[in-house]
Amino acid sequence: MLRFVTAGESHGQALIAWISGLPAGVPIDLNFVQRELHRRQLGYGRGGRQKIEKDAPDILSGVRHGKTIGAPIALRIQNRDWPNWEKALPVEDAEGAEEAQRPLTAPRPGHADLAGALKFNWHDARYVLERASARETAARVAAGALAKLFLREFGAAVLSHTIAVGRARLDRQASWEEIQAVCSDLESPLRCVDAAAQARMKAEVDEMLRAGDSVGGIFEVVARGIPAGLGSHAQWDEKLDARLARALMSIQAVKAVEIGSGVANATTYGSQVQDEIHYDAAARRFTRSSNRAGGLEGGITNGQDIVLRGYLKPISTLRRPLLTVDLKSKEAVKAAYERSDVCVVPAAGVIGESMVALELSGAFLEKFGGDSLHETRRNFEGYQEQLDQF
Ligand code: EPS
Repeated sequence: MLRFVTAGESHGQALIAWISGLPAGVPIDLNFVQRELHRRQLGYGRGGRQKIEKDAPDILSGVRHGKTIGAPIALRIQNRDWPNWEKALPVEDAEGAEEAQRPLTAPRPGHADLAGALKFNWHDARYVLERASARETAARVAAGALAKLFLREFGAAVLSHTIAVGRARLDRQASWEEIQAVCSDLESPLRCVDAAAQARMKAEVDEMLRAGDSVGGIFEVVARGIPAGLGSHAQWDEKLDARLARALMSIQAVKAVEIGSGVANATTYGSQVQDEIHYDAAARRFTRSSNRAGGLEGGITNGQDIVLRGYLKPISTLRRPLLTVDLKSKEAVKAAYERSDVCVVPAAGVIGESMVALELSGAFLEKFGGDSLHETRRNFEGYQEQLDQF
């Protein structure tokens, strides 16, 4: 079973990812992991923090001589901002530590601040926001990079691009090649495949920068090369569409998830929504002329591209803060502001890729199993043969 969890706080020493269940023998390319971490840090509308951080993976266990060994992988990403917070957030309580603390008593509407403070009985939301912060997603992207390297062994890839920023929207289909290009272009400001749409998106960010506001948007994740038959219709919690939706929904600020053209499908008719089935005799495969289902039917992959969208609300830290109530005095005050991102849609796409790659790798290993990559491959090839003979 593939499992992964993260640890670490936004301004603590480091972020940690722990990933267990990858078979032995998966080649681990550290440059690739590094590049994935870098991609997450980019994007027009990021705040000052990304000028401080330079995320790099430090693998502590589970990988030897460039390959997984079938043991749990522990991975650390240093927080370069930590020296600025060491006195405020020491591990051991020390004389005067209370004065050095940087309490946050004016919870930001929309952030985990108030709900977390109530839950843990803090009158300072600092510990809550430290863990709720999207800084945590660096660890997810590191784990996701390992999942991508696993999927790569079977010819599958997971990419993403930006569909909308605020009111600016990409109003056409993007081809796989265009999405590939946007994923390898580290200069692309908003990771949108269309120059005109991207210019409109940039203008949205600029407007919000001027206004001291923030802006959300939509990213799309596409996985290609995933075989038919992952996930199951048999039980509610085995349905892969539901599992993928959960994986994307767990990303900070994601408030809705769409599979294929699920949102538009709800307001049209059955004959306009389903993807008719054809057969390619030469390739001995069933084919479709459309993919409105986003590659999932009955909670099972159908061999088409997996297409998912994450809808992000505008982030809740605002330079022009909203009204809130002080946790201690109960007086009406303005919400806390230190520094913040204005738009995180391009970064969220990269995080979405990671979550999808992890969930698909899990489903892949449930179907094909294997303690070594060799064994997984043998099982996978046996299934490919079965599909050929179907
Ligand atoms: C975040 C607040 C900002 C973001 C952070 C997420 O951090 P800071 O308060 O240190 O300026 O930059 O995201 C990251 C650090 C990151 O690497 O993505 C929040 O409150 O969620």
